[in-house]
This record gives sequence, structure tokens and C-alpha cells, in this order.
Amino acid sequence: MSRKVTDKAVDARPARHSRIIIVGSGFSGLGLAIRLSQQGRQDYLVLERGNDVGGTWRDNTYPGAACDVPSQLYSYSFALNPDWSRSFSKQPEIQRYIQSVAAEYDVRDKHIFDCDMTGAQWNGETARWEIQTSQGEFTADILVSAVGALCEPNLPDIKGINNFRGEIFHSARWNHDSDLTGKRVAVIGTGASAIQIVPSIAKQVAHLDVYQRTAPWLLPRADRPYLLPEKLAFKHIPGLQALSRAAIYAARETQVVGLAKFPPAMKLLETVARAKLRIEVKDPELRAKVTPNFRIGCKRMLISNEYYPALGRDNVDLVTEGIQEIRGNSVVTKDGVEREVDAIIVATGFHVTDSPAYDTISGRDGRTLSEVFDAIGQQGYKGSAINNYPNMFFMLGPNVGLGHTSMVYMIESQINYIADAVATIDLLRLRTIEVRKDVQDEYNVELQQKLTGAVWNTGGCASWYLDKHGNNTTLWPDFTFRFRSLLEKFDVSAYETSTSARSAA
Ligand code: N01
Repeated sequence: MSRKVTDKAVDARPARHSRIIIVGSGFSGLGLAIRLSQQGRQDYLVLERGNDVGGTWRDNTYPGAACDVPSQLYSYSFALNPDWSRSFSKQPEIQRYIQSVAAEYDVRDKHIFDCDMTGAQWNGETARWEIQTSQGEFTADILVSAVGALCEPNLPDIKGINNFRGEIFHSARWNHDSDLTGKRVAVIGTGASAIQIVPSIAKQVAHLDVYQRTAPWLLPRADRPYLLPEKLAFKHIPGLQALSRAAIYAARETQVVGLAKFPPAMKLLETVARAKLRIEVKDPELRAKVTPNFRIGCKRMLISNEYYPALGRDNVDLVTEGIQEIRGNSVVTKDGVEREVDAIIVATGFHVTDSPAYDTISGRDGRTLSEVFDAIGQQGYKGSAINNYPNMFFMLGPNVGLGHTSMVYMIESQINYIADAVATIDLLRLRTIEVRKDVQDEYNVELQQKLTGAVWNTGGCASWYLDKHGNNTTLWPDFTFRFRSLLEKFDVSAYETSTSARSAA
């Protein structure tokens, strides 16, 4: 699916100019907008294709949607929330939190909602980004892509899927008009989304087939409601919530040792996961089917206390045979068995390393991000800049992802960097900046060296962490505090800069 728009006659209105344009208003775009406002800037706009802030937390409304990072850590450091109702928040509460932060910091007026960016090209003569959207054209001196990595649903290429006559929808586009009560339902996929959906609908449906391609590792979910005295303590005892957050952060950070530095240490967590399997899955046949065949951590570790019990229900079948085709009212597996269904839920994840959004952005030499990434894989500098894309910053760009702790921590690191970059550009009166190719190359060589021994690369699994070149271009391979210190200050010396119209072209 390409969304590139080259026909500039689409909208006759004159382009609207803003010094800075941020595309996307999830945790990252919204957080940057707030920081720019705090710096006293009004010269920015946020273009958001949805009708509200929230990004992935606005879009993922499937039953059971919840965060697998503790609430205390999964929030902005500048907007702690003493009112979280439980230790692991559910989607509606996180979405309300994001909405409340946008309102509190008064940045909603800087947003243009229902504004889908369909194309962006760098113009070297004007040293501006020319941006096409569903609401007309814009230009910007500085463009920030904050569209997120988990925004474009990945629909599986299964024979006959378009011929299915019942309800079919992706986990991130849940159809709330569809009533699954008493229906025969198939869930395709057993990732982070599916393991939350399955127990949430298992009791309601007549029958549920769960199509598993790879068994995931599951760990216990230490979720519980907060008691009133705890909430009062968070609210009234200065520093208590920050302390709790720091303790959770430190505990989670210890996982980096096993994940990135010394994978045999992951055996400790594997022991916990195996014990959980023994306790929660009594049927030996089912247990064999759900026992993973790779080292824990290689794929994202999932947490749930309800998934295995749901698989054990009489009205739930785990199907491990591969899907051959989908027919008008059934799913047929490779062993020839045909299972009739009324609805299919596609929980097959997102386009991460091959996002369609990459088709829409053309850099200095006219090549789209897709073309550049197709040739060399997703490569950037500090996850925040990419050679060939002048005056452009990326939030949650290459190798910023995590599996063990809060992405908001990484996002705030990038906010520091980009806000400092913008201030530096103003201070030095720079017309253009572009990360140097040699600096970017050196950065990526070092990253890939660090990843060589990491569990994601050596753990014996296939995952979307790796791109088609076999490189891990999604995850940060070190302690997150190292990322924070690396991005503390904008390092202008890593960039080609120009101050005059001639040198910018
Ligand atoms: O997607 P996934 P997700 N035929 O890619 C299977 C975040 N998240 O939406 O493992 C059959 O993890 C695929 O099988 P396999 C989190 O970062 C966070 O669940 O590739 N099956 C897998 O089982 C997460 O990592 C929270 O063999 C096919 C599943 O579909 C990310 O979102 C909650 C298939 C996809 O799993 C994505 O999670 C939820 C095919 N053609 C999500 N293609 C939090 O709590 C794929 N699969 C923060």
C-alpha cells in the first residue's frame, strides 16, 4: 500500500507554513509538543490523522487491551499520575491519562486532527519540507516524524482471506459494532495483543479457535488494584511516587544483562516461565503445543495469568497446524481440516521495519525512506536522524525499541535531544542540518556489534525485530540510561550544516 502523493494539484489552497511540523500525537509527538510549548515556542503544529491524541492507545481498543509495563513507569516523568487505579493500567485509563496531559499542558490547539500526511518531500532550494495531507498542503523548516512503530496493521497474506464472508478485523481496528456473543470465532496470532484478546472473549463466544504459528513465552502478571491508602500516599507524600518509579525502572533494567549482554542468564526467567506452564497447563498435549522452542526473550516476553487457563476451556481449541486458506465461512489448515467460523480476528501485528509510512517521505536525493531502507535496512543516528533527510527528526526511529521496560523513557530521551537540536539550530542560525553519513555508518556498525550476541539475534527465533537483511534494526541493545545520556545534548558536530541559501541546495 503506497500513500505517496505527487500530484500537487490535489488541493488548490496555498500551503500553510509552520517552522516545525510534528506528525503524529501519540506519547512521542504529544510529549515533544509539550516540551516545545514549555520552551515558549508557538511556531509548531501537530498533524494527527486520528481525531484525538493517544496514538496506539487511541487505536488499540480491543477487549483486554492493557499495558505490560507497570503504570508507575508508563507515564511521562513530568506528569506523574497518583490516581492510577491498578499496578498495570488498561487501555481506557492510559488513553484518559494522555488526553488529560494534553489538556493540562494546553497543547490541543496546536493540533490539526483528522489530518493524514500522504507525502513529504525535501526541497533543497527553499530548504523546506513540502507536506501533503488530507487537509491540504503544508511547508515546514523542520519536520518531525512521530508516527510510531506500531501504527500500520500487518494483514496476513493468506490465500482466500478476502473471500471470507463473515466479520473480519485486525486487533488494532476492533469493530465494536460486531457482537461476538455465541459466535464461532478464530483468532490468528499469539502475540502480545492476541494473548489479551483470547481470555477476554473466550467466555462470551460459542467456540474459539486460536491459530498459533509460534508459541510465546509467558511470565506472571503482577497486576492488582491500588488500595486507597496507596493512592493517597502517592498523592501526598513528596517523592514517594518518583521513588516507586525509580525502583521499578531499576528492577526492569536488570533484564538488559540477560537480553543484550549474556543470554544464558535468561535461563532464570525461563525457569519461572516453565514453572508457570506446569502449574497452569495440566493437559500434556496442550502443554507440549504451548512450550516455546527458542530462548526466552528472543521474541517479546508476554505476561498473562489468564491466557493459559483460557486455552484450557472446553470451547477453546489451540490450532498449531499452519493455515492453508480461508474460505467463505471457514479456515482450512495444511492438514486439510476445515473449521467453520463466523468471525476472524487478525492479531498478526504491525508493519514495523516495512511501514507504508516510509513510502511517503522523500529526502534530499528524491529517494523515499522505503527505497533507502530497502537497500541498506533501517539505519539512523541515535534513532532520531537519518542521512539524506535534512532538517528532519524521527521519534521511535531505528533501534529505539525495547521489550523490557517503558518506551516513554526512550521517548523522553528523544524529546531532550530534538528540543535541544531545535534550540541549537536557532542559536547558530542554521538553515539546514543533516546527519553525516560517516557518523551514521559508524554508529550502526557499533550498534550491530553490540547486537551480535544479544538474545534477539541468537535465541533461535524469527521475529519482527530483524529486518529482511537479517539485522536487528528495531531494538536498543544496551541499558536505557545509556540511551538517555547519549541523547542528553544535541551534537551538532555529527551533522553537515549550512547557514546560507547556496550551501543548502
Ligand atoms: O503482534 P506480534 P501484536 N499467519 O507481531 C502471528 C506491542 N503491544 O499485535 O510469532 C499466522 O507480537 C505471529 O506469529 P509468529 C508490543 O510491542 C504491547 O500481538 O511470527 N500467524 C504472532 O503470533 C508487541 O510486540 C502491548 O510466528 C501470523 C502474531 O501473529 C507489539 O505491540 C500490548 C501471521 C503477531 O504478534 C505487537 O503485538 C499489545 C500469519 N501470516 C501489543 N503473521 C502492551 O502491553 C503473523 N502471525 C504494551
